[in-house]
Amino acid sequence: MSNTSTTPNPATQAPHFPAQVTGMYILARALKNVGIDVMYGLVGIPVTEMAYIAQAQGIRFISFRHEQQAGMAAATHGFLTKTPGVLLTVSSLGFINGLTATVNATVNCYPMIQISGSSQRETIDLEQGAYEGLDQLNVAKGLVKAAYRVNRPEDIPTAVARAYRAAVSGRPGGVYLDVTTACLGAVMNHDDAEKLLFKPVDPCPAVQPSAESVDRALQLLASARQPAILLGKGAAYAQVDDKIKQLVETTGIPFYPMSMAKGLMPDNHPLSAISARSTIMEKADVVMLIGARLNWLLSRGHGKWNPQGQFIQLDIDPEEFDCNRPIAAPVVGDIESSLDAILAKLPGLKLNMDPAWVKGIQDESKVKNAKFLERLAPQTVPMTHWSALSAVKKVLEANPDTILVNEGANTLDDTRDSVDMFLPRHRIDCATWAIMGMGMGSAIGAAVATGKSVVAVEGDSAFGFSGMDFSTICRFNLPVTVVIFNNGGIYNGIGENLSKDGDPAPTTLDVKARYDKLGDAFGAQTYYVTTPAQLESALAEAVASKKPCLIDVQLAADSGKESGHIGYLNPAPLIDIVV
Ligand code: ADP
Ligand code: TZD
Ligand code: MG
Repeated sequence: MSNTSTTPNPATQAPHFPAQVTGMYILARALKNVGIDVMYGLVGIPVTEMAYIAQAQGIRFISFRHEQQAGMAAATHGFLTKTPGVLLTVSSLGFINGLTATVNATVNCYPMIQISGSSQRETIDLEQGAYEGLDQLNVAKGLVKAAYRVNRPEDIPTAVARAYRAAVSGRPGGVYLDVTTACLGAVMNHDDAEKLLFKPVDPCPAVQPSAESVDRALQLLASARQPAILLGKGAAYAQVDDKIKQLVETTGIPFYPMSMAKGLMPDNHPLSAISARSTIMEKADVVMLIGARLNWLLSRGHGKWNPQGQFIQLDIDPEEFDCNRPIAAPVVGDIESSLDAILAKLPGLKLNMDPAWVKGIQDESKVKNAKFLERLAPQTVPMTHWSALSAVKKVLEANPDTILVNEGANTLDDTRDSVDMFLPRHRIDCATWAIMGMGMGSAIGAAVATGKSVVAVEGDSAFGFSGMDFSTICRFNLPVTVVIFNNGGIYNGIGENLSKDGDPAPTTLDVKARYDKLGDAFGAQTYYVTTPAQLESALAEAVASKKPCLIDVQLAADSGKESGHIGYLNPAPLIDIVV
């Protein structure tokens, strides 16, 4: 008997929304369900519809010109919020472009998740020439904290929960989540998919230090005559600002902040040893490292460091201890739990600190600070880094709740040394790897994650790595001012080509470039300034406007030296080279 009914047979009917949903929809729902409300990325096959669906689900999608910058934004978002920033990329090069930021996030202990669409598995695995075919999971593995692939739509909620946990728990880092095109397009019944959603319970569990390790640390601290507390960006990340303040102020021990820990305690606090770095290194007998690694930024514990000095280290990662210097008192735990345990026992502790130690650091700081201000005083024109910074310092210190993003060589080092910070997590820079190409992305991530005004102080070379994403600042109308210190090159604009064939030297860029005109192209408020007074008024106006602004700061081409403060890391060439 033939079937003459006109009712469509459900078995052959094309799936349709809302009864059926795709992997893309489930991914957006799963992200939203764990609390992700912003995604940074750049779309194309196979993730364009994914981004549209995410927007429809109430996830803000910040669309970039380059994946690396979208990734830098996600990483900064993670650092500032303690929740993973999320990056969405296409396959192959888009994935690799974004991966640079995910790897950098891992190195810096920032939580983020890179989600990348990937091409058809079968053709990739047999190397048959798939569209944008690359074995992305295996490329990412080894470079990031964790990497997973999800092949089936019903596994997406689990994959998101795993990625979230991996990003934020223990030492935070970058996580890669590979989602195949087939999985993104696979169809499920809506109601079945909804039942799979879940929120991970306690995704970043506290790690309590052992009582023994806390007692050992306190005994050592109590025995010290010349102790110091060294704060790293892990301490800033932990968001335990009151506990840090309590530790410093109850003990009266001087503190030294690493670059991104500046502002955790105000730089002008009476116990700040920020101007006495060498004294801390050479003379401290016990140093308590809080969320700071004894890596190259601290001469790996060698060089100037007192060879008899002993270290207490608070860190979540036990593998960190003893990597360069023996750690006399390792305390494994999250900083909050470790500080709680330490603070609870402080009232019974008798410190042996020599009162002359603090007084000595304070006296030294006074002299050094006065001397430093002399460096900033001459209103030299054409401007040097220092005369330009005299203006930047005034405006930023008058607007302490502005987040400062900073990269370059001289522009990085001199800005860090000149501009005092007064609030935690208000300084974001190129950090542990000292990489260029984080400026626009980090400024965008900071503005989106916090809603605060951001000023990015960029060397002209540094800006070049991410400059096109100034258009993203404009498109999203973010309160970001980009200040470009143009000395015409990497380190400066006076390098000499040894062959004299007329080509620019390797470090030479464009001292006459008018970066402000780039800003004009995207409708920003722009300025070209040649004197400190002009810079001060332009920056004050720009910050007050809370709109996208770009200031081209004309410096002298001979301002700046090779590699800023770290020229000693270059191999010696044995021939005369003008850089
Ligand atoms: P800096 O560059 O400022 O010296 P690092 O990035 O070298 O700082 O060090 C940060 C350290 O903080 C890392 O070793 C990391 O494991 C640790 N860390 C990050 N978050 C936490 C946390 N919540 N609790 C304990 N340690 C943390
Ligand atoms: N490429 C990447 C990704 N990271 C790097 N750190 C470098 C290259 C090398 N490099 C530095 O270490 S600083 C710097 C480069 C290219 C730029 C310095 O020039 P600038 O700042 O214009 O940004 P100053 O003020 O001229 O020193
Ligand atoms: Mg330069």
